[in-house]
Amino acid sequence: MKISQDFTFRTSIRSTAVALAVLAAASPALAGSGQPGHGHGDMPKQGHMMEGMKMGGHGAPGHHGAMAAIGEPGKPADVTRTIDITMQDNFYEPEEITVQAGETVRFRIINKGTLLHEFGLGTTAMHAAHQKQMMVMMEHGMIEADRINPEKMKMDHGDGHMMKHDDPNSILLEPGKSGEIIWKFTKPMALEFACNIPGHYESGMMGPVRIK
Ligand SMILES: [Cu+2]
Repeated sequence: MKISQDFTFRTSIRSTAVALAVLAAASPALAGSGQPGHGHGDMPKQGHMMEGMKMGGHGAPGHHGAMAAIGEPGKPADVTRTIDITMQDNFYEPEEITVQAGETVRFRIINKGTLLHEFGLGTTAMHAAHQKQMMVMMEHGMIEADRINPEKMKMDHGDGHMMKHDDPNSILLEPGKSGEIIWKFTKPMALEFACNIPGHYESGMMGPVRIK
């Protein structure tokens, strides 16, 4: 499969449309071909998804710039404040966050709901792009309503590349699990924290991050 050799399966903004297109090619279900089997060798209905990719306007270099614009992964030694985040079905406590530019914050996150939830930091556009990726991950069984499928998450999509959920600005937690993100906010801007699991953002699982 020629196209997939040129791109990596990362949950990055740059590769969203590419991952969608390549995964669509690899997925009979998503491509709508209805064929059984893995279908990794052929590319049914690829053109249809490639159109979506062009319309999305992604695929150009510049991912690192986009990510840097919202801040950067913080160092534990620089943490000046810890914010506790509780995830429920489907909302967060607190409902909004205010931080200072230059501040390094430890987010201590716990999922007290019954569903799989994400805590991710980004712009509205970044979340919209990530929602498309999470939809693909759900279509592929990598994530389910209440769990991460570790086998499918590790799955090689046919070319040695893996699709992962490992961006430093986001964490995916199963019910009862907790984790943390350390993030340095660099400049005043409007961000959101959000859960991009299909349907959750729309049902209110998002809130503003105000950087002063
Ligand atoms: Cu959620």
